[in-house]
Amino acid sequence: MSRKMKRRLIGGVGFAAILALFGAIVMVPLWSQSAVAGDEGAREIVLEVRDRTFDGNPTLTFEPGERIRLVVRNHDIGVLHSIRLTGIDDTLYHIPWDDDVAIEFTAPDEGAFEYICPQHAPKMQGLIRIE
Ligand SMILES: [Cu+2]
Repeated sequence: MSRKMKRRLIGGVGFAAILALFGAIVMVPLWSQSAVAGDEGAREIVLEVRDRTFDGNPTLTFEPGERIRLVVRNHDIGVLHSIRLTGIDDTLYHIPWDDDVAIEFTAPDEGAFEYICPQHAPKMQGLIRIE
């Protein structure tokens, strides 16, 4: 292989590497964005967990049949939290520190429900009203 060919080969590899890197830079945010976006039509509500409350445990009000995406982020250093939407989604979702969960659901016809972290209730529980 001539020196010129080698240089051309190395140049080609370098270009491919730059292209791959550029692709990664462009694609990764798009990927994570689509992962976060989830259900396109859903209304997104975010609860930031700090000091063992769900953002002050606001009452969440939804309309019947509304598509909801509830994102819960845990900012409590070293604390494992959980959330259950009692009567709507009885799965207990665990949220490690510095992590989040996204729960998607369709609001039921009507009623009063609650969201709760069983480990830290009553400090971590709030109401969900469908009306
Ligand atoms: Cu908790």
